[in-house]
Amino acid sequence: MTLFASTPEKTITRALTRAFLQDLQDHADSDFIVVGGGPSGLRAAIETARAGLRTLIVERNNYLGGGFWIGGYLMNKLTFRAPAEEELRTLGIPFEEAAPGLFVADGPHACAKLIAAACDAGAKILNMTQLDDVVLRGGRVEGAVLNWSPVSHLPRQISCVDPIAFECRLLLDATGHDALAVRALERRGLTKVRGEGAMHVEASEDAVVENTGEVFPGLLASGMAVAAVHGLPRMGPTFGGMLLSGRKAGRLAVKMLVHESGGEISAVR
Ligand code: 48H
Repeated sequence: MTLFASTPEKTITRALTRAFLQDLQDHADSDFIVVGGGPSGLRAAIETARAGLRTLIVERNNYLGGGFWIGGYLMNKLTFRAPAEEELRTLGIPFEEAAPGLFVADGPHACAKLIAAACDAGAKILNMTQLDDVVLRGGRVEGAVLNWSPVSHLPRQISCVDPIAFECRLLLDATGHDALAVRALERRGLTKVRGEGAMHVEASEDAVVENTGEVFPGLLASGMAVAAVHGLPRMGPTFGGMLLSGRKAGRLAVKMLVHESGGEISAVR
């Protein structure tokens, strides 16, 4: 008599592969693909998944959270300026007021709550998967070209592995400072990434939220990708702008895919 159920290895392997392949099958045709599992990408995914949109988060690392784990200078504390504490309250992230209008929270705790909210809403996550390129049809982004992250770190002689494509109705570039989805278009002369500006906290977060939106037909940008695309100032380790930018991108996607689809809500499943 053992404590755990008697389950042979092959049954465990089959359970894993069946569940993983089912996610791939379902999300090869997604409504919304979020590239980058940092604060803005996770926050956007919460909005779209809650609205019933088939949402996939693609993250090149084996963990989620991006810069949300470590706020700055290897300290796992995060700051937020008012009114972003409302987001913390809604997500159930504990925080303290450090100065009038300035709030501090623990990075790991904040990440855990954000990830849990995205999963609870129904978003699926592919880790160790990176965006290599976009699907472009008739002047519109219609998908993500993905490969396993380790492939790009292996010598070329042993890693000639082609990527695969996942289609979507909207793609979100939430890759942070690199703005890699937008750069895939820049390589073809279709967009321009101006590069983020110098630090100026008080100007930065409003500007990022204000400029969050569609950067090319079918492609939205959120978070630091917005700063990179539009040449906006950076803000250092303060994250309210990332959450509000992600929320805005997610709400915009819901508006474009659900409310403006003329009643054809094929996206809502
Ligand atoms: C798959 C990818 C790829 C790829 C990157 O950097 P992030 O935390 O991004 P944001 O914009 O949500 O938040 C930015 C914030 O963390 C920050 O850096 C701030 C506020 N900086 C201010 C300042 O002045 O410096 O997360 C991006 C995520 C990461 O997890 C990457 O691993 C991932 O995207 N990623 N995933 N395919 N090609 N490129």
